[in-house]
Amino acid sequence: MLESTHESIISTENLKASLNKSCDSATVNRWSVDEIVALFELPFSDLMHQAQTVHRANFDPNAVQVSTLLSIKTGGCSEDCGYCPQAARYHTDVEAEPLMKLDDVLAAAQEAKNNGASRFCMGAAWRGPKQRDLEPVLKMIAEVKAMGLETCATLGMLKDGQAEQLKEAGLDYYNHNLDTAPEFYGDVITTRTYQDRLETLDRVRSVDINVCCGGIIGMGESRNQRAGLLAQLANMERPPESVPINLLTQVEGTPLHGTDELDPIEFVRTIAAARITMPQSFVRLSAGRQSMHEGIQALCFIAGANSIFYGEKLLTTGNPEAETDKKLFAKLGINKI
Ligand code: SAM
Ligand code: DTB
Ligand code: SF4
Repeated sequence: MLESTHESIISTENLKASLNKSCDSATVNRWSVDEIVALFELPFSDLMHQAQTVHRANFDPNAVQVSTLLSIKTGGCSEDCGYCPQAARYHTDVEAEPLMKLDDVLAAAQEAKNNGASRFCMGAAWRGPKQRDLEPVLKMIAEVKAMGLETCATLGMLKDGQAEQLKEAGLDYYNHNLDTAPEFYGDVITTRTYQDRLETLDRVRSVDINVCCGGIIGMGESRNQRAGLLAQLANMERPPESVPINLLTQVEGTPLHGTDELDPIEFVRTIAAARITMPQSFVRLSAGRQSMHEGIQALCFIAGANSIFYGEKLLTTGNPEAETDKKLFAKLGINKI
């Protein structure tokens, strides 16, 4: 009894500290990796209580933003990301396809809108767009935006001038993930550096496009490294507006296939730590939902996740059916935004 009172006093102190940190958006190094590890190590109920409190101070706790993804250019990618079924060098079931036609993209966007998505995210399996690739994508962005949807694109690394063109076309969000902690990164990807990723994120920020940046967990990283990823994100001069937390979807033929499965409670803890360290960001429960029990998804929403990918496909792998998500939202009293 005494011990549990003591725990809750510690937890209240931590909570005050995290609420104070959240007010100071100009500072970098808001969170040390050790402080984030300490969040992970809290008793589960204390962690959830802190995360809910931070969540409620910043968001409607019953509203979840929904984005629909479309792979506009699938497979055949030159990079070696160890998790990715679209890398040309791995033997997976994904076949390389050319860039989709504008009308097909618009038809998919219309369907997403009819199903209640507020944002449409277009993904391309490129190291980065060549100028001749970017032009048709700019047209897609402008037309999807004209349909009244928010636009998001994930096209790889951006070169000089490309972020400006995306902004001009009406792009609202650019997704580019750090994927993991700097110390683990080289175990997963060798064809582009952490610094390359940070530079693309700077280009996106510099033209005032919203940043969507997160990572993947369950790749064999340690808890320290999960905390290290969150520290990188939370300590950005402006933390990302949107933080996708993906659970590795293991695909046969990729180097990370066969990695030990992450404990689902550790996944929930990661969502909670993301919520506490990035109080004003949308935290997206991203890849991995198809294999996740609805009870774990519910815990993720309590832990502060307030965005999902909606629609039966992510890029190349499956996602829960829209009907299944509608039922889950109804059961939990969640409203889509
Ligand atoms: N090619 C571009 C790039 O890498 O930036 C854009 C598309 S890429 C598929 C977008 C993100 O999807 C990756 O950064 C990674 O975080 C995530 N992703 C890819 N494969 C995944 C998998 N098997 N499980 C979970 N997330 C994955
Ligand atoms: C993100 O962080 N997750 C999405 C989106 N950004 C582009 C992609 C998940 C991909 C999962 C594997 C696949 O479907 O190919
Ligand atoms: Fe290519 Fe992106 Fe997949 Fe890496 S994550 S292999 S860059 S499509």
